Formats: sequence, C-alpha cells, structure tokens
Amino acid sequence: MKSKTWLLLAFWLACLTVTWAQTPGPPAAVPDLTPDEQQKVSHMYFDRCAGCHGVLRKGATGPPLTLDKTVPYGTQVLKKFISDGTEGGMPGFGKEGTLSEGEIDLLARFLQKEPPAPPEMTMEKMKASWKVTVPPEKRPKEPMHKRNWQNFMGVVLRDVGKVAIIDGDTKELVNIIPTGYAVHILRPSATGRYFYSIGRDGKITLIDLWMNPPQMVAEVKACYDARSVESSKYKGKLGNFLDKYIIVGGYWPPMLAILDGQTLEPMRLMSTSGYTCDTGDYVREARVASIVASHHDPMWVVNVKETGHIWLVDYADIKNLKISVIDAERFLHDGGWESTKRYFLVAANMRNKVAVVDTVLKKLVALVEVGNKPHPGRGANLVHEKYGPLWCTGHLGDNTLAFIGTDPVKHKQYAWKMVATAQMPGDAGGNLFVKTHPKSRWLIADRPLAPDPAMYDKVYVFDKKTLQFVKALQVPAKYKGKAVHVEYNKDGNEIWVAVWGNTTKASTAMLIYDENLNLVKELNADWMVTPTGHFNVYNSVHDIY
Ligand code: DHE
Repeated sequence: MKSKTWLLLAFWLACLTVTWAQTPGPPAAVPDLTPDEQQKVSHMYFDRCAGCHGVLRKGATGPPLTLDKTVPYGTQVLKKFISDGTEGGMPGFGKEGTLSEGEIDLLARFLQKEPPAPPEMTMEKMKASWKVTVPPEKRPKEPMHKRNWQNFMGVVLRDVGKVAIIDGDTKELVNIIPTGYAVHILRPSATGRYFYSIGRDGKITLIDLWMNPPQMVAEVKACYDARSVESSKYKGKLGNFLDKYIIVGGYWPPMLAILDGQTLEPMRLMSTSGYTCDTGDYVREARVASIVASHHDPMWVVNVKETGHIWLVDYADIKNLKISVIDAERFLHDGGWESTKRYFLVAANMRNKVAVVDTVLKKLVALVEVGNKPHPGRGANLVHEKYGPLWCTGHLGDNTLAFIGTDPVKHKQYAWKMVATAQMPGDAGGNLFVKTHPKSRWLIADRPLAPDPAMYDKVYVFDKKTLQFVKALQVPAKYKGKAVHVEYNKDGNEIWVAVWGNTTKASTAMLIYDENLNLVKELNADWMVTPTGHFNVYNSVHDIY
C-alpha cells in the first residue's frame, strides 16, 4: 500500500479509536476490546461485513446489526451466524476458512458495541491523493500496439489489488496493473480506450489501453468505501462527452463524485444522504449502488440504496447539474438496460422487486415482484418467441431466474411483468450474476454464494429459446474456488468464467468455454490470483449483456 493510503487509513483508525473512547460503556456482559483488537476488528468489519450491513450497521442487503438486535443474540449466537452463514446468502466465514475462530469471536463482540464513526471525505483530501503519471498530451494519439484492444478482457485480481489485461484473441497476458485495495469492478470509457477500476477503498485507477503495454496514467481516492464507477457515454446534439467525465458512487461517505475522465481531477461532489422514498425517514448512510450511463442522453442513472431513490443525473452542465429524483423502492442494488437502452431495470433486493425506470419520460414505470433477493449484475437480455424481448435476473435467496417482458409496444401484455421463471437444480440460492450475448444460444448463471461447495463450483447454462436449464459446467477438481461472474468475448462465441479461490495458484483460474460448451482454455498462471469480475472492452462499452 502507498504511504498516503496508509496515512489516511491511520487517520481513520485514529478517529475510530477516539470515537470509541467517547461512546458510552458496553453492556456488562460483553467483554471490552483492547485498542489493538478495536483496530483489527474495524478493518475486518469494513472488509467482510460493511458492504451488506452498512458502516453504521443499519442494514441493507443484510439485516441491521444495531445493538437492540445484537446484544440479545449474545456472543455465541452471533459467532454461529458469522461462522456458518445463512441460507439467505451470507457466506459462512468460518466454514469457508476466511476467518479464524479468534477473529469470529472478536467480530461477535464488536457487534455488541456502538459502531465507531467513520471519517468524512473532502475535496481537499481528494485532491491531495490525485496523481497524473502520464498527462493526456503525452499519451499516444493512436494505439501503440497491433493487438485487438476492443477484445481485451480486464480481469480483477481481487485479493492482490491488481488488474490483469488479457488479449481476448490470443489469450496472452498483456500487462498487470496495480490498482486499489480489493478492486471491485472495471468500467471502460465510452471509446473503450481507457479502463477505470474502482477499489473497495474508493481508489480509482485510470488505465490507458493504447499504451504498449497498457499502463496506469492517473489515480485518485474519491472516498473510503466504494463499489461503482461509470463513464460519460453520450455524443450528440448536446455535445461530445465521450471519455469526458466519470462518476464515482460512494458507500462511505455516501456521495457522488464527478471527475475528469482523462485525468481524474475531482470536479464536483454531492452527498446522497436523504429521506427514504416510502417512510420519509432520514438516512445518513444512503449509499450509491449501481451507476449506468445512458447512450441516448448526457445522463447517468444512479441508484441510492437505502433511500430507494433513482437519480437521473444530467451531466450536460456539471456546474448547474439537473437531477431528477425518482421514488422507487428500497434497497436498490445492481441493474442494467433492456435491449433498447431506454428502460433501466434495477433490483430492490430486500423487497424482492425489480424497479423499472423510463429514462426518456424520467419516471418509474413499474415495480415488478420477482423471487427472493434479486441480484442481476447487469442482467441479461434475450428475445423469446412468445414474450418478445425479455430481461433476466437471478436471485441470492432462491434457485430461480426471473424473466421480465420489456417491450411495451409490440408485446404490451407482457411488458413489465415476470412472465416466466427457470430453475437451477437444488434448493439453495446464491446466484450473483447472469450473462448472455446476442449471438449466443445460452444464458449463464453463477452461484458463488450457494452454501454447498457442490453448487458453487459450477455455472448453470440455460437455453434462451426454451428458458430451460440445460447443464452445469463443472470447474475442474484441481481448482478449489467458486465459479463467479461470466463474460463473453467480443464475438460472443466464448464464455469466460472466473474461479475465485484463495491466493494460492492451485485454487484459481479463468476458464474459457466455446459455444458448444467445451472447456477450450484454462488460464492458470502464477499471476492469476483470485480473479472475480472480468470485463470485455467492447461488450462493456456497448452494454451488451
Ligand atoms: Fe459486487 C457489481 C456491491 C459483493 C463482484 N457490486 C456491484 C455493484 C454494486 C456492488 C453496487 C454494481 C456496480 C455498478 O454496476 O455500477 N458487491 C456489492 C456489495 O455491497 C456486496 C454485496 C458486499 C460487499 O461487501 O462488497 C458485493 N461483489 C461482491 C462480491 O463478493 C464479489 C463477487 C467479489 C468482490 O469483489 O468482492 C462482487 N460486484 C462484483 C462484480 C460486479 C459487481 C464482478 C460487476 C458485475 C457486472 O457484470 O457488471
């Protein structure tokens, strides 16, 4: 980790310790934490729990962990939850060997004490972390290599905080770029020339794919905890915004940051704390979940998880931002476009609903009841003989896929209704992502959060024509990881599946299947450590899924 990052982390931990010292004493039955334990467990909670339960523990994808709940449970019950996980998709951190018995005990005790207050981010702090290593004028005017960069696959190497760029044509490693801690996703710029990575620590890295080899050209830390980044994709009557801006969504602080797309210079910050769309309660920790760029307007669709609001942010004039705030449903998480890219569908996962927004009329069209805890990633689009165009989501909490009609003109009777479901074998859920490509016969679903290893070491193939399960593609026994995230190559005739294990070479790989579902390539070199999300440049630019 770089020294500035350490400084910020140290600052935060100091804040945690001070705040902790100021909070009222713990209930008598809960043993105190030493300052060392406090420091260690704060990191652990941030790494493993805050994503679902919130830094302030008010709950979202996971239930609230407020003291009125955790203190009555007591240490033993909390330890069992943390160790074994739940059917609802919480991983068994003990069972899987992610946390030791001592660490689980520490977490269980931490949860019975007031959460420490996390630090705020300011423009000054952000600018202090901003670094341009190759300014735009010194970058190449055309690709400096002969590779088919539009078919590059950017692969998140999660636990080592790096991104691998793989040539999708030759399957060669092109370069490995150090990025933020536990990188979450990559998104390309509108032309595809750049990749932006966002780490869980809020660090954004700008990677220039035209350099030989591709290099990091700028970085900045926009917040302390983040999951989403998106570029500006509009070019038309209102201007040319290709590669001009990016937007970053903060989990902590809950905020939006608009940055220069070429240099990452911070330009505009906005808090997303606010009032819930239904009860009108104030939520400080109203986190930004998925962000998607429109192709038809200078607009980002921003999903604010805890308030249940969808913000349509018009970036044509960022000094005078126009934002339409749409009441949708709590707790918004991930989503994507239907095939025309006019309607955006997003999972309100704790309410078992998918919210549909018309980005032209700027209003909510429907809340579609689906299965238990929908979790689509970007979802998957297909055309069915009877129902017309459909969008699909899988579920964390059950073993079904839900298909929603998306054509309100020619297939009006099916539009914005769940018209069909499909089933994965076995009872448990655990699906995180579904994916397809217009040229493929298949729709593929992973299942990394299934409690049973015999379920999470496969991806599940469905026939787009019949919507039926066809077969499971088994990860070869020599790898010990979970099959997670699926991406197609540019031509849509290869299916790339990451095997996400621990940091030993033996457990992880990238598997590539052809359209006949044959395993045609295994990428398992020393550098292929904990691959998770992988993003094809062309498909990600054009939102092909
Ligand atoms: Fe993700 C997308 C949040 C756990 C891998 N993840 C997203 C998005 C959000 C999110 C808000 C949508 C970004 C967008 O489209 O702009 N993810 C969270 C969490 O809060 C959660 C549940 C818990 C946490 O603490 O982070 C979580 N996610 C995970 C994982 O455990 C995964 C499998 C591995 C990891 O990195 O930790 C993981 N998330 C991904 C991937 C995507 C993603 C690969 C992009 C999917 C796509 O195809 O676009």
